[in-house]
Amino acid sequence: MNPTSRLSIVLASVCIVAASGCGKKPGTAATSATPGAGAAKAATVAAATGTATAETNVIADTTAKLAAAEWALKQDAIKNDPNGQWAVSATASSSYNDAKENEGYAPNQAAGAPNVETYSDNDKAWTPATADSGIEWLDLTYAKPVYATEVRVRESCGSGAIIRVELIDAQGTSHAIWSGADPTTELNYLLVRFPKTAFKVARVKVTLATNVVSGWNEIDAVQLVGTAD
Ligand SMILES: [Ca+2]
Repeated sequence: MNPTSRLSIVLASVCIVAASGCGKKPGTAATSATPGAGAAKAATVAAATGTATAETNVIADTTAKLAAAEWALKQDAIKNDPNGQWAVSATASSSYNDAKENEGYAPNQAAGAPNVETYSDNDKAWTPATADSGIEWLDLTYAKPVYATEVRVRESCGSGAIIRVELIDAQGTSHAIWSGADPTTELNYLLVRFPKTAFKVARVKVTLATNVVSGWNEIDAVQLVGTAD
C-alpha cells in the first residue's frame, strides 16, 4: 500500500468515527418530536432579531484548524482565561426531550465550564428538540456584565451549524455581532472576536440552523470574554 492510500483510509476511518460519534440518540423521543413546532419558533426568532447592527471588524475563527499541540494549549488557555466567564444559566428555543432546569440536554447544560471531552452526543450539552428542523437558539446569562471582546462557543456534536451570535446589553437590547458560515468541525470552539463593545454585555444569544449540519447539534459551553471597565 502506498502512503497516499494509507492516508486516505485513515482519513476515511476518522470520518466514520466522527459521523457515528454524533449519531441518533437512544430512546424514542427523537422520533416523536414535532418539526412543525420548531418551524413556528424559527419564524419568531427571525423577526425578533431583524434589527442587526453593523458587523464590522468582526472575526469568526475556530480552534478546529489548530494543530494538536496548539489545540491543547488553546483549550487550556481558554479554560483559564482571567477575562473569560462561563454562563450561569441559559434558556433556549427548545430542548431534546423537553429537558428543563438541570436535566440532561437542557439549556442549562450549556452553562458552566466545558464538561464534554469527546465529540459525541452527550447529555452534558444543550441539544435542541429536533436534529434538522431549522432555526434554534440558545440565550445565556452571565454573572458579571462586561465590555466584551470575544465569544467562544464550544460545540460538541454536529458542529458548524451556528449562523448568528448576538450580544445583549444590561437593558435587554440585542446587538448582532456576527452572522455567517460557522467553520467549526469536531469538538472545537467557534471564536467570534470583535473590537471592545461600548456597552456592557449581560447575555449572549447563539442561533443555529440545525439543518445545515445533519444530525444532532450540541453546545457544551459558551464563554464571554471582557472586562469590567
Ligand atoms: Ca456542558
